[in-house]
Amino acid sequence: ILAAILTIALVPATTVPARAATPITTAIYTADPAALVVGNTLYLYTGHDEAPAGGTNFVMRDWHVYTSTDASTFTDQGAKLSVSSFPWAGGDAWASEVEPRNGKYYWYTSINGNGPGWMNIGVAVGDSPLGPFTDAKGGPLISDSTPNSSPLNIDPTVFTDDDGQAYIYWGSYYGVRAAKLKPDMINLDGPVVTPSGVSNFWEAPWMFKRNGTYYLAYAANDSGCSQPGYACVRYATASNPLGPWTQRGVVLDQVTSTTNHPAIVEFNGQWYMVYHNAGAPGGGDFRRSVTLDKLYWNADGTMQKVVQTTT
Ligand code: FUB
Repeated sequence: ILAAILTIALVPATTVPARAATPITTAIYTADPAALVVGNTLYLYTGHDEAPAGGTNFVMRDWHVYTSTDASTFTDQGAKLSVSSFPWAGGDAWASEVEPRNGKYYWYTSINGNGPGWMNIGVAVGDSPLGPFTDAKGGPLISDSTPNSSPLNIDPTVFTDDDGQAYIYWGSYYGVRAAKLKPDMINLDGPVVTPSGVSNFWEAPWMFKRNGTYYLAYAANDSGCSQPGYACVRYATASNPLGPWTQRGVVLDQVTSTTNHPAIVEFNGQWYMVYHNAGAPGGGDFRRSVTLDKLYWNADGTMQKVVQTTT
């Protein structure tokens, strides 16, 4: 026993495995997850990192869909949407999210619009969670010519309230933005607003509702929760979908990639935090992998900080 204790004590810290939950795949690098439950299936819509080893920029051309019936084993259904799906766009298939309505599935994307601005929000539509998806508008839903929008319009999250009103949230380090969507889901309904109370917002909002309370989780990069250059996931709550929001704390610490990106979903009675990190073999800040861990609630409606499991 003494020998075992000494052996453990002498193992250098560098041999401790990095905290990194099991990726949903190691066949490709995936990022920016969005989660959707339809029937008995969990759909994960992900970006696709194609940067070379040692690359210093995102190389992202398409989005993949993964399916699972147990939240453990995931099947790659392929690249169901790509930059070329948007004839007006030029690159940068960044974060996205799918929202169902009236039997259709609307896929909101961050994408380079090939215009005077840089990133835009596009929207594609399909008849099933796996598509096929086609450009729904023939141009951006949101660009930097949209009044009150951001100089960097990325990371859409769409939420439909119990009364049928849909909302789109998006934003980057210039701050969060929000607007109502018309019932057609491809036009804004009213002005773009800047919700109050979303403190330390950086990017990657994820909106949902539980027990009558609205939740907005998002990547934050303040020194109170992450090292310089990294991001944690904070969340805020509100009693109205457009706020004002109240900061509730950190639900996911920084991960092994500089970026952090939450999707929070209930599937088969269990809540999950879906996110990405650099934990796969050969991974890095531009070669990320989507993973997920269980998320637990406190009785007062706050979320417990997610424990990032090891592989
Ligand atoms: O994947 C490109 C960008 O990095 C996303 O749009 C952000 O959320 C961050 O993950």
